[in-house]
Amino acid sequence: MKSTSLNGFLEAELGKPDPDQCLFHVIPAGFEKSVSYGGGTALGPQAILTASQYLELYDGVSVPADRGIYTLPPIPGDQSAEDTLSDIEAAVTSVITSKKIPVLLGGEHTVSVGAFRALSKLDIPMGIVHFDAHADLRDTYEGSNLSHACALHHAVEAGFTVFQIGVRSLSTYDVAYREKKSVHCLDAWDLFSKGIPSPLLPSDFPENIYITFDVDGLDPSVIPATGTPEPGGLFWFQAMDMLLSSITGRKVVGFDVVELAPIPGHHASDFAAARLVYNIMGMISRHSRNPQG
Ligand SMILES: [Mn+2]
Repeated sequence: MKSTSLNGFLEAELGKPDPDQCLFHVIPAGFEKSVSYGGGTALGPQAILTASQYLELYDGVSVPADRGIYTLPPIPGDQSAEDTLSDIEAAVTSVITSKKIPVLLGGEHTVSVGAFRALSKLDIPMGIVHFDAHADLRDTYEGSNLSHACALHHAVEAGFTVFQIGVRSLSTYDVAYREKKSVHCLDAWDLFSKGIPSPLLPSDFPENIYITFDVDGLDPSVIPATGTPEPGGLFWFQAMDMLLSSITGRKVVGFDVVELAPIPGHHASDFAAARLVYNIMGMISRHSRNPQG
């Protein structure tokens, strides 16, 4: 039986590696302030790290861990939203500056805003591939613009090209804002009725991408442990297929997996989220245009 108190991604297999030798730098960020329905996402990062101890190194095709996986100390979750986002922005900037790939683990979707701020400083065309049940495009929600329901608003306002996948819950504000800003979308109903288009992303989509993956984009039968579950979501291999299409031939500047809210005694969701993180690492290792790490 492997210890469940290990704090590094796959630490049971990899030990504590030298960060300079690691392509993937995992940033745990269990921030949870604006959750509007079920809570518990503060515990998401540790649940993913614990579940990762049970992954096989071989992902079915290759050994993504060969590229090195280093886990940073967690971003403190008990401070203000602004202080948390500043810490996340600094951590993501530091990882990108050292030519590594940040892997942000939430926490509520607001944590992605810290990453978006770091990305905007790069001042290059950036595509955001956004998996989610929700459009998250509001300018404010419950009195705050740092709500999980506003996460992607920040990305659009930063000038990034956003492509939303799997959405099936929108406010009227989201709908109008999408239209006004020409946000790309492939909603869950369109996926169901027409299948996955090929190519998935528009031909002029930026070469540099950041993937933000809210686990509620998946169907609740795949990951029930999330605060605002919606029926009719993506199934596992649909998600893998579209991740692969997004990553292939592009440079992945970073990615996040957010909104896991672990349910005590139910570890299937935690493990699925850990598997999702590791599979994305594998796809980046094999199919992206990222330099060798
Ligand atoms: Mn969501």
